[in-house]
Amino acid sequence: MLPTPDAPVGGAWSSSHVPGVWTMQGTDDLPQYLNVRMPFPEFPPHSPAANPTGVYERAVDVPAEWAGRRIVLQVGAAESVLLVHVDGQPVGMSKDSHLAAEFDLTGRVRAGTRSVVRLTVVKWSDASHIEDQDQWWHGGITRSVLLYATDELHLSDVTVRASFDGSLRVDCRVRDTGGALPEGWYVSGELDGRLLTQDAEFDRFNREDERVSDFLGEARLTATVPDVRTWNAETPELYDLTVRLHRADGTAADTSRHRIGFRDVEITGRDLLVNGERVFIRGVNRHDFHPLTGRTVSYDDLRADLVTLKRFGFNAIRTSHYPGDPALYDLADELGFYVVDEADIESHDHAHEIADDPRYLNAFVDRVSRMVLRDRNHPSVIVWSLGNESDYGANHDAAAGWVRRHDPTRPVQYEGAAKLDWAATGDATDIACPMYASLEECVDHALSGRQTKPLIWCEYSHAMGNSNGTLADHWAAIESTPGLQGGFIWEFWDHGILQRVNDGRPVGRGGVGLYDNGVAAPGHRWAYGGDFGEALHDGAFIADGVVFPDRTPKPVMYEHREIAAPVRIECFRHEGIVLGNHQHFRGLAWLAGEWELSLADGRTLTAPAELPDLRPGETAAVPLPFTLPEDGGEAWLTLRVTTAADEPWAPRGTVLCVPQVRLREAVPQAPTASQNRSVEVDDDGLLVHPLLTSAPTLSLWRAPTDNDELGGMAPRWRDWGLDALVRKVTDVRRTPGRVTVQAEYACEAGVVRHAQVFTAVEGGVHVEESAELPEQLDDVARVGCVFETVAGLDLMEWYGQGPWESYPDRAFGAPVGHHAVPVDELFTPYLRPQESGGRHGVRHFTLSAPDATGLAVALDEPRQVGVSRYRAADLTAVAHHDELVPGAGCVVHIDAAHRGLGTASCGPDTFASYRVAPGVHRWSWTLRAL
Ligand code: IPT
Repeated sequence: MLPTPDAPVGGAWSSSHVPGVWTMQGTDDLPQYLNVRMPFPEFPPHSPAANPTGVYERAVDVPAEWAGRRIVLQVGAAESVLLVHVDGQPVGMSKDSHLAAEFDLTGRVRAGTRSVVRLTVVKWSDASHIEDQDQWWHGGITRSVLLYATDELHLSDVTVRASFDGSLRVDCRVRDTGGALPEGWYVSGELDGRLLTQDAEFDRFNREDERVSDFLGEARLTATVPDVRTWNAETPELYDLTVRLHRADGTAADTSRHRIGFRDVEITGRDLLVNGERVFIRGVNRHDFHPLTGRTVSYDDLRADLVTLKRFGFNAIRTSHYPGDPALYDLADELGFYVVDEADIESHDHAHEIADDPRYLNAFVDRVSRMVLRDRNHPSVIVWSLGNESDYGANHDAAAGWVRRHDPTRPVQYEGAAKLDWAATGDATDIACPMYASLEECVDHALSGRQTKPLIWCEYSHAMGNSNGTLADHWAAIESTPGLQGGFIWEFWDHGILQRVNDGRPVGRGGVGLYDNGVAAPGHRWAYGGDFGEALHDGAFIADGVVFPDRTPKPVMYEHREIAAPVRIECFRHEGIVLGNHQHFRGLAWLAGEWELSLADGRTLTAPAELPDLRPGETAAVPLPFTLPEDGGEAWLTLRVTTAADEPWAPRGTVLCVPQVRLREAVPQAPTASQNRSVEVDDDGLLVHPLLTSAPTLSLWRAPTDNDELGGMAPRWRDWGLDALVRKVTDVRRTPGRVTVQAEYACEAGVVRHAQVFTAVEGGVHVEESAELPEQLDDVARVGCVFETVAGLDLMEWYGQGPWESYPDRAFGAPVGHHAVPVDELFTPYLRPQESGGRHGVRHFTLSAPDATGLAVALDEPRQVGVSRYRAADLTAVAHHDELVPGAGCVVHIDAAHRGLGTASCGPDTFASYRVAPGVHRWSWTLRAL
């Protein structure tokens, strides 16, 4: 029995945005972020006695013209238990926070009169234990509420099967809620204006077999489309399908419209094929999130998400960890994404207890089957996922059985089923879809001869903070190892909620503008776990996306864009450039190109590029577009590839990739000492220079990234004392024009010896440095020097990789060239402040004031350089950006070696080749005034 609703306590109602969560709308029940742990101690299926509940009530005028029609209430999604009452009478209830529930109100409301609809949303229930996803807990109605009417005779279901070969089958189910089906009903269908054929054989079989009762009608329409334009993520061709249900007199009782795509999905051997093609899955995990609404996303938000992904080379989405808004699938069909559609099941904290618990069996099958029934007509959906992180049990097998029987046209995946053995067969997953398995393990599996299923990571490359190291290495292996087909980066969003700093409450939509540079508006911050006073929380683990909360792309997006480049420079051979088409289905005609030759001496030459007509997989040589000047030093050729015309997701001229090849190496040039000049070094062995406010000293510390902290490196560095090294000068030797300084930095792991030789050169000083790390310091963040400059130097210009941030293991997408970025914009505002803003492969750079004065630094070889308004210690000390005070000068790091970023906050660390080894490191640089 459903409870009878009472009047609101105290009789006072307040208004609420629907769809919207109350946790973002001024109630005392605030958002809480937890990953694995449940927010309450009760064991499944129990929930706490104190249970936030929202009672929504609204008077509805039912249109008079709905008389005699079937009237349906649809609640798009409610978090988490929904109870419906109409005019005080109980109607029904529903669970699953991410699927719509429909209630037939025919007979409960009367056309032409007013009714009161009450929706009671209860936050905690038995279902909370299977909605234990790694995200904010909220409460409310998160998708739209709709009241609609149909004829009593209506299409209760339309199932479309449209195949790569142009064949189309449309199965219709018909019901009449007024009683038995009337005589003479029939269906018709149209596809882009062409009439479909009624399958008479199917009708006859139904009649003769008497399989179908008087209350359920079935009909089948078919067609074969010649020269069909097939659907795939690169060319998402859609057709308009209209299905009509007619009464005997020919009038239409119901009409149903679909945009359909002709495509096939199958697994052959260990390959997942779309239209027979082994496509790479360049995926991302996407949650429903918005920094101003918490959970509710509008159509425009969804479109903006997908457009962003498309522009950065993604072609696949896993709807982690529940079905998305229906509009998401329409957009994926239209813009071109492969979707792994995931059911709303995650019992992370009590996974083992629940997977085999028959009390949850119905919920598992219900959630999976309702998702399949809702989404099966979308060409974008290529795989069904049974949920996330819920161990593996009979409840999964039951759900998989239902799906395989109901929709044999798509594979099923579930990470937990293949966890122990990726090669096992006969289980609930057709795809080995590990999370965070190391590349080495995956390659070994693919080469072992044991592989039975496609291997596509359901989660990999955890994007928390400054992360995603080795992504390019992963893709080099994926593209060259049969059996590996890609994966889904964890994840799209940094779930930072916009929060006023002064009262610690969330700011709802319309409250304040966002800055589209990843930084929250002044007086505000991006809140993460713990910022709403939650006693239990998991901190910044919720800030692990490839975009900031305002959808500004993080630097990793440029890395990904380049990795996914549709056209690439294969090599430079016989004075020609070999180009390759790396798409699966599309030629190059939709792309335009421009050549750019960038020379170390500062020159950049450009020329229009004629892209050859290449089919997918083909390569061709094109002549070198420039005669390489004899002089100019190191030379790089870049092909800037853009959209040649407007695409639905990118205007003409949008950059898609910038593949490069080096045409000439640098010739090392040592500056000549200037005998008659001097270099000023004080008694402490510190360089004195008019442009420096702090002399270059050794640095082995970086403000720990999230990977450094959670991967255990930073705690070790702290134990060694690297965050507070004390310098002791041991020797200062002066000769004309040259000073040699020896210093020691003692720490728990031994003594680091640092030598600097300062030599006066024409216009400045040349600095040769070496640092000797004892064996115990076998994995440090960096070895290099740090100095600080005078105020007023606001612009950094450099020749090296850029323009965006890059690090040794995340530098594939940052082309070598001449770059200029204001110093304030070098920094990347990762939600929890940490090392950021580095530039890899820098050959020389300047820091200048608007009047063009400033300093220039030339490096002995391409180095990691960091220029920031903050010291590493400042960044280390704070938890949010609003606590940081930018310095007036620049803090400059020049590194002989800099540790890669890896992904150790959840998954593998960087590779050994990107770590900083002990022993002797040498580097040199020349400082001059501009
Ligand atoms: C994995 C989860 O599936 C995902 O929701 C998220 O929590 C991610 O990790 C980390 O951010 S589960 C993890 C315990 C491997």
